Amino acid sequence: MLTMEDIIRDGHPTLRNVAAEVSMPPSEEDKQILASLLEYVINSQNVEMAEQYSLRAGIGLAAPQINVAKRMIAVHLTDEKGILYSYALFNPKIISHSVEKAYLQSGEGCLSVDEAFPGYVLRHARITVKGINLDGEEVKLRLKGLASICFQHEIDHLNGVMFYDYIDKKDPYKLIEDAIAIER
Ligand code: K1U
Ligand code: NI
Repeated sequence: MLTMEDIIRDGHPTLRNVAAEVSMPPSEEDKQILASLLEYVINSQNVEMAEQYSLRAGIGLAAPQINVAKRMIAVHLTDEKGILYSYALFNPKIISHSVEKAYLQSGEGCLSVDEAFPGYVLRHARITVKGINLDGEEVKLRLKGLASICFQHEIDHLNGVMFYDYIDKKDPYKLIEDAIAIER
């Protein structure tokens, strides 16, 4: 079971590297790592588990955050409409995205970043993601709202990109016209 001790923090070089594709079919070890990412996120949202194991709550986690430089992510969240998105994916890829942008009104955080970086993170409002699940099936997801933001945050981790890279240093709350605000 993963805990916060397994999560590397900002400044660790793995967080800035491009992660390698996972060769298919995945090894049992890779499947176990991916399952453990999803397990962490689920456990972290369980009040008793989070308290017992000092887990910081998260809605997603990427393999580089546990110092595994491979393309694997997990997302477990309930969106603004009450829909549960629970996915563990190998080699997730954004195959298309909207021109329109969206941002979380409350800003973003990261389990690998201990300090707060206030400001807006402008992302694609809608994305289509393809990946392979733990059963080896190809999954195609059309996402918007919080789920779209979270998948983009996690896929960025696979490319060495951190959420605060997008925040304008001079004007952290700078917005562009017609960007969609997402509340959570
Ligand atoms: O990747 C990570 O470090 C996890 C991160 C993902 C994320 C945060 C914000 C926007 C998109 C993706 C987190 O989960 S930080 C914690 C968090 O946002 C949260 C935790 C519990 C409930 C609701 C949100
Ligand atoms: Ni993060």
